[in-house]
Amino acid sequence: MRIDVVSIFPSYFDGLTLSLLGKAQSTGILDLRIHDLRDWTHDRHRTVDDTPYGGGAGMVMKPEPWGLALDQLAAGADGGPRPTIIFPSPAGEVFHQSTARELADREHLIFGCGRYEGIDERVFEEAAELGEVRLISLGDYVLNGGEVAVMAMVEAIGRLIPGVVGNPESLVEESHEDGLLEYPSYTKPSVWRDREVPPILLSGNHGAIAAWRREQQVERTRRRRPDLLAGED
Ligand code: 6GU
Repeated sequence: MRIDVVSIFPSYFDGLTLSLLGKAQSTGILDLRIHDLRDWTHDRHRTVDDTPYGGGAGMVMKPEPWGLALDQLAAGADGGPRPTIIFPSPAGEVFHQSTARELADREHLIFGCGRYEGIDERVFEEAAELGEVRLISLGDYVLNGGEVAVMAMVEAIGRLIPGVVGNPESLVEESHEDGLLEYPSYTKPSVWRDREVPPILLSGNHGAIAAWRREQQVERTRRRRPDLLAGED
């Protein structure tokens, strides 16, 4: 999978070279390219923003650098796939595990990180000529820009690419994969500061352990995230 990220703060993404996603890049499973939007400016000050038409607070990102960046990055090899172009935005659809799964199947993702009061609206129209455009939010709160949101999305998507997570079974038993929160985990020692590991986990009875873990999942979900169970029996 190829992922391009365009930002005025490319060094935010240095962390994505660490750990599992870093390994996926060195083995060639993931082709992640971070770009500085200012590389597509042509003035001495490498300007990316300007005042809003109609007045109002703050600055708006100018369309020209974005247009050039998207033209270049979306132009795949002849007959290459149309990219999915994602703009992180608190005004977008909310990102879920199902969104990550859907996007992990795409061949080419482009993330455009806005800052300030946003990007000139015509950029979204232009992007729609080049690929499928999605505005996606992490949740109902406001960040200063899209960078942190894109890091979260790239990590959630990247780890679903086959081969990125060594043991594919560890993907199945996680929170949100089956609509429930994950069950509690324990390791040695079996007693720590007078706190015992639930005895059933030491019983060797795999059927009973599976049933107990399921109960724990349902109980935790009911307590912490009743919204996930709404409409379920
Ligand atoms: Cl995707 N961007 C910004 N700026 N703020 C957010 C967000 C995204 N998701 C939640 N808050």
